[in-house]
Amino acid sequence: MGVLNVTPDSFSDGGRYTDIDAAVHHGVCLFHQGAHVIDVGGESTRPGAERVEARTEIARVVPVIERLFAQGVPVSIDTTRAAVAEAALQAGAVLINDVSGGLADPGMASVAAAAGCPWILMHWRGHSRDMQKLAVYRDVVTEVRDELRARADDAIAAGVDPSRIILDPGLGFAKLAEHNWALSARLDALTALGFPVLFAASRKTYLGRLLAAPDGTPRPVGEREAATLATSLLAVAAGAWGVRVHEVGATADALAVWRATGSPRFRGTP
Ligand code: PMM
Repeated sequence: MGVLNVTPDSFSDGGRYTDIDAAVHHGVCLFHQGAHVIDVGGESTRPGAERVEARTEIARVVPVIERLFAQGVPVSIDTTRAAVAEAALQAGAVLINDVSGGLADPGMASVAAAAGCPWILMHWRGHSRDMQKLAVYRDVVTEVRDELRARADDAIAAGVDPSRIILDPGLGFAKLAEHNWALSARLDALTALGFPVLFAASRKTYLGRLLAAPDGTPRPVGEREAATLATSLLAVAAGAWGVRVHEVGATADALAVWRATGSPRFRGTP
């Protein structure tokens, strides 16, 4: 999954693709580099981010999705709002990526059920503005697993086909670095729930902290690619169904290496 944020303020690519032509061009490039789906988002979810109105989000994403669809590029819509998901599906999106796992908007489940499209349910505890206050766990792996199972159960009860559900641990969302690492080490606890698992560590702050300079300055966002690749490969080796990344070409190369090992755990499309 290639990341395409059409926002002025996302932590990694914010402001780069607010122009529709630039956004579409980048989406097409990511597709040609090997992304199976381009994840278009119109609202930043970085820690501390303020919300934008639904109509702003729709105005940002719909023209980009329409043009990517016209060029045969599969698109997922990264939103927590049912109205935005509906408009995006209308414009040609084929998958809903909901970082709130259905919690932010009670209307999302019926949109996903009616569309019959895949729905990524990410682990989430609250909106970005103050989500890091919610990063309190006794046992992060067990709690995230149980909360994700509850999200999936609710989706199924609302009429969503279980075969359309994908789970995501939500790295960095109401999670400190130690929580992200614990979840990365125990992806098996999530895959054991029986749903495909998406892993999305690309360029995140905890990687910058891991690679901090001796004076403690975090590694800049644009210099976290090798670490991102390592996390993606480890996740796929641990049974992840997919990875969501900014740098698709390098990821596709790394996964080609993984595929060449002939590992029976490779679940991607050749
Ligand atoms: N992270 C971001 C945005 N969308 N979607 C899923 N499913 N999982 C994530 O971890 C996730 C996401 C925030 O990062 P960005 O600025 O790279 O989009």
